[in-house]
Amino acid sequence: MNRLIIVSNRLPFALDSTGADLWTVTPAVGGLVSAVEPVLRERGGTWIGWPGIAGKIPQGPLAEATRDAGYNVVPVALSETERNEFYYGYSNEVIWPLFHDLQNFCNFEPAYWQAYKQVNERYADAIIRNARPDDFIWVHDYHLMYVAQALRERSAPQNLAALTFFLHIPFPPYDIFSKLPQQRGLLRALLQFNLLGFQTRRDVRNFLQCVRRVMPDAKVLSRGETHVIRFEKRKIRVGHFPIGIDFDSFENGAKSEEVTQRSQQLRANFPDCQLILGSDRLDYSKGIPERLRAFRNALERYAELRGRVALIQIVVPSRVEIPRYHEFKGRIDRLVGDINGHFSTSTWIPVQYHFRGLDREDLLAHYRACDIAFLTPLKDGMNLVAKEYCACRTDEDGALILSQFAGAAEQLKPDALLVNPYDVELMADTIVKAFRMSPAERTARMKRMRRNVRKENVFWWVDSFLAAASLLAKRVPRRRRNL
Ligand code: GDG
Repeated sequence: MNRLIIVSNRLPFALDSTGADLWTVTPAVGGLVSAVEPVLRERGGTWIGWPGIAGKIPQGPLAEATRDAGYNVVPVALSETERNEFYYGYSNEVIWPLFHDLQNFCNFEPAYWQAYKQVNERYADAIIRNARPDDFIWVHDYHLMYVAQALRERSAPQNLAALTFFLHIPFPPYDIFSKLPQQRGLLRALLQFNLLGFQTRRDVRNFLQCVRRVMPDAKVLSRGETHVIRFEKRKIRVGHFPIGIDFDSFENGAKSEEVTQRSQQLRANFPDCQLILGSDRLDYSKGIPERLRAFRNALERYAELRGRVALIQIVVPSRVEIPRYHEFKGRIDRLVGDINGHFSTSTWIPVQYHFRGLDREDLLAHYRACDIAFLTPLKDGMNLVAKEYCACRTDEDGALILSQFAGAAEQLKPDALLVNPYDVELMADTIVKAFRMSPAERTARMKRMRRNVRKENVFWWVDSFLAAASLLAKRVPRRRRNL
């Protein structure tokens, strides 16, 4: 049986120094880890990635952190300069904003591209050191789009079962992608993989459009939803594979005694209110200021909401070392202060704001307790929070307001209330629509969304990706028999 090797920028935990020879290990928060960790736990294999600290990696704490993981962990070290130019630089000041259609936020510093290639080569070296013939290599996300090219430049390894890639974030349309100075180099690098997976049909369409316009030597052949590119005498398959969640683990977690109690406590703190939940990593792509402005607009225009709704906004600190993120937090703080200052009464505060990650039980208790989830990214690869919210609504109640630009909208659109996150008044109107929706309609919609999220779960996602890969390789990694 082939072994599965996952390669991603970050490992599923971060090491942090708290003094001479003192280390803390923190589980990483984010969509990629939430999705991939249960898969490796289930199938076993190897995870290659960076543990989040610049410089030398302490072996003792690393061994301690990974002892019970259920899979092998191979760390990749980054120097401080590499972290700045590859991670903060090319990955997060060029690709992240550009691929979320926010090209004005890009810093196209030429040195970043060199660092990006150099670090991707480091990951390729780690793969070569750890891969065996017939291993199945699955590279994840926008930090590592150059890895296959680096592997081929090292003429290694000819006999891998498959060399595959999945992009967790959106792929932009040609008009935006064509602003990238390295557009050709990047597409050429992506075309060194055998299988390229995207979240949605929209992303596949955009990618193929860019290949057609930028790479005249590549030939795109499409039949229905099957796309093959012929390039440099090789065939590259391209498809959409919407990522899912471990539905059962969220549903069972939500039903647990601990979560039930915490959710009841939360509800009791807001008598007579419908609770609206927003939960995101701190990121300008998540549309948090627009959401707060919409909430304010709703309170202004619809007096019936005052004293009857409360918005709980969780913002998980992320990339706070980057000045843009720090400024962005200031903007959110001011908007929250402004709404609360303007509308609060002696018995009601409209926005409850947490700037911290919640532990899993607390997060699930929030999903269970809140009547409405209000998730309005300006653009998002998928948005797992939307799916987790549905999985935790074990009472089959709850309304989902979702940005039409989140990948999840493609699967949930008949039943989620879709909004344009740039349209503050429409979002305000949709809050009222969700607030007034009859219990019967909420339940009918939630039931259908839960059915979809349960069926197209994270294991379905992996199976469909591996099934596509199996058209390239004879054998793909199977689930462990005893699980
Ligand atoms: C990228 C793409 C794509 C959130 N708050 C807490 C917490 N979380 C967890 C959620 C969820 C994850 O973080 C966030 O996932 P998203 O999908 O919403 O967003 P990104 O982190 O931007 O993920 C995204 C994803 O990759 C997967 O492909 O969907 O579009 O941008 O799982 O549960 N976890 C804990 N406490 C919190 O307060 N423990």
